[in-house]
Amino acid sequence: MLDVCDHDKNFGLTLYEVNITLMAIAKSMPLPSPELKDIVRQARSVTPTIFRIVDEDNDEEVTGKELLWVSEMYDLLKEKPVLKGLSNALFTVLDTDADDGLSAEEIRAAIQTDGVVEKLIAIFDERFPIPVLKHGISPEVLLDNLQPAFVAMDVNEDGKIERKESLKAALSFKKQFLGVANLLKNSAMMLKIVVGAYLEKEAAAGTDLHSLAASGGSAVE
Ligand SMILES: [Ca+2]
Ligand SMILES: [Ca+2]
Ligand SMILES: [Ca+2]
Repeated sequence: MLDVCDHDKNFGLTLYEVNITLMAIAKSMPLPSPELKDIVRQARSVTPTIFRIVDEDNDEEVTGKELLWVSEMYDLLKEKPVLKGLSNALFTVLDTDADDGLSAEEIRAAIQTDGVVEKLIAIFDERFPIPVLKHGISPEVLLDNLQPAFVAMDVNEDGKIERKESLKAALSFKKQFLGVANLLKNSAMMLKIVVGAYLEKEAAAGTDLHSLAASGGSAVE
């Protein structure tokens, strides 16, 4: 990943570099295969989340050391069904009225209860360690970070995350995560060439790549 995306070669990766890389790949159609196209689309949706998770020191740059987590989690997710256990464990702590659904108020109340954040961190540590949580997190910051995830996971928009929705979200995260990791593993060399060619072409044309990346390359598809 570092090899493909680290355009200024400082051995650190910013979200900008990641975005511009994904955009370059997406724009360099036709890609060799529809599968690859699909993975790029998934990568664009999952990358900001992964980036936030692995940026352990929160300096908005991901280093090679921080990226090691990606390959560790890749092995873990491939070998064990960790996410189902994780989802169940989280429900045990958060579903205080035991109706198999988590409402936003329920989550808020649980997280603000003394000791619950520590419990949640312990659950993640055991099953799916998340680097940013290593140094602890306040209930407020945790709730802020959960907000977009909650909206995304509540597929039927009833204001609650049911167990089914939670498992579905976990599985789709796993699929996207493994897809992106596979892509990087298997096609790093090819991607590097594709991306390099695209960036050179755009730079020559005087394109403002920073604002393009900031807009998320929304012109793409
Ligand atoms: Ca960092
Ligand atoms: Ca509930
Ligand atoms: Ca729901």
